[in-house]
Amino acid sequence: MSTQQLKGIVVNESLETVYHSKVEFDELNYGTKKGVFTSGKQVYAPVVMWLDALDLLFERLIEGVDLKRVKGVSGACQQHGSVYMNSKAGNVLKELDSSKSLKEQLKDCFAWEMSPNWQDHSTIEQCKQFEDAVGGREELANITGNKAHHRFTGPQILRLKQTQPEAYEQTETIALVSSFLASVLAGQHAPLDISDVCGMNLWDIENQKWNDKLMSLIDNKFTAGVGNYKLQTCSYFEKKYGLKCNVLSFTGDNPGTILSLPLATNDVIVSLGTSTTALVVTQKYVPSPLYHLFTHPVGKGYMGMLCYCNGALAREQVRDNVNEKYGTTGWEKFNELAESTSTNFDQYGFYFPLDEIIPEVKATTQRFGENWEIPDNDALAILESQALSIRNRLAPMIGTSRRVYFVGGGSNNQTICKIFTKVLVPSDGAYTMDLSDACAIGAANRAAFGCNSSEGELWEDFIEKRWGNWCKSVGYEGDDNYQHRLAKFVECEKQL
Ligand code: XUL
Repeated sequence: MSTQQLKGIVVNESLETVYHSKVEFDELNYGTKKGVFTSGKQVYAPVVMWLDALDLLFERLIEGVDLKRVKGVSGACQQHGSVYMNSKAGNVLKELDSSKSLKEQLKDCFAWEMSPNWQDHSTIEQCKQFEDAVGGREELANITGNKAHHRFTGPQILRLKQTQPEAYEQTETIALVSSFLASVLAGQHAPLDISDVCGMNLWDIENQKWNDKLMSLIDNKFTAGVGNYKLQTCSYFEKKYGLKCNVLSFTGDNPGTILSLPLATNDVIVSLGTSTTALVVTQKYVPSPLYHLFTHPVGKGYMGMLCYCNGALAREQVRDNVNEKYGTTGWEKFNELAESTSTNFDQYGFYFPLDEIIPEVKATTQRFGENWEIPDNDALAILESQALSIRNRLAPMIGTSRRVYFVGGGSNNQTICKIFTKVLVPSDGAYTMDLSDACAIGAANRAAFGCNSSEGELWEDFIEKRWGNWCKSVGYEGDDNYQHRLAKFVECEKQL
């Protein structure tokens, strides 16, 4: 379940998609825009809307697939959002009646009828309280894998406690969006997922327990606990839609995404979209306030996530400058320049049309080094610089990367992928893949793993074994021309 829609994907034993359907939240007439309401810095969604969406999604799914044959269901949901249930919820969930709708039965079970969305940024005060509670943002990152973020669940809960004390008082159970959806399917409060719980600023990742100092800011209303689970769907879904199966841990969209590909330790997904995201599987716990660390949802170790604001827009600006100079269109000239410029120039460019997160700097464009030909040299420089930043941040977690998968819009450009590959030098190759619906596919894979894996089989082995020939090789293997340039890159970046 993303911000804007609820999607259902059915996969077979070979992990091939056999059917899918979806519900856009805005089609449900709640007056939401792109799935949410916005009021100043607050962004939130009505929880009952999701219940309507769940019923409607199943109505749509049964048109094309016999749900009696489904063995397991899992989910990947927008992260950080929380659902505030009152003392009625437990019993209502247990007794869901298939002659009525979900909304009709659960509508009075919420202490606050809204769920804060990850785009909310109303918790500046509370973030400060979280960092102060443990002695600063470095320390908070060390404990919880993340500095305080406005959208993270802990600060959001504290805000509710401070601004709507009555609603907070009425709250008996707090769920994450992921555990809430699982709770409805299972007809009981489901635990928080071990990976999604890391998006709260409350969970001590290394020790796998709540942090006392942080929890003392709020009360422990996570009545279902934290853990991996295998529950059963409740009778509501069997009677109404024929679905009687296992409910495997629901997680967040980003942990879900890493389950969509056969990722093993030190493998990386680079998403070249409007923003740039790198997701990595690592065995090393190396937290930083600049990025996110979560426990791996299924396998051993952790997943790291680098989120950059600048990506496609910055590349497009350079492309446009190139096209303006040469009277060309499209990516051809940009690509030609990027591929023909020497990688030995001691030039470093930083192209941030938007304020950047990694590193934390205001919007800027800066060039370091001699003999710049603008915009010609920018084509290679922007790709090098975006990739060097990723390489530099991943290094403490994984050394060099094993496999790299490029996804998102930019991955359709061979030159971009090739130059990123040259910089990242993955030891086992670079691939591209059309990965729309990644997190939903990841969740479906997880359901398959929960139902079909053999005793003791590892996630990595399970997915590797079933993986078809679904990726395309970038086809570049070469020497590492960038190790000796990293130090200079870091030095320039510090001057921004
Ligand atoms: C991750 C984040 C978003 C949301 C919605 O920290 O806030 O990715 O999970 O996509």
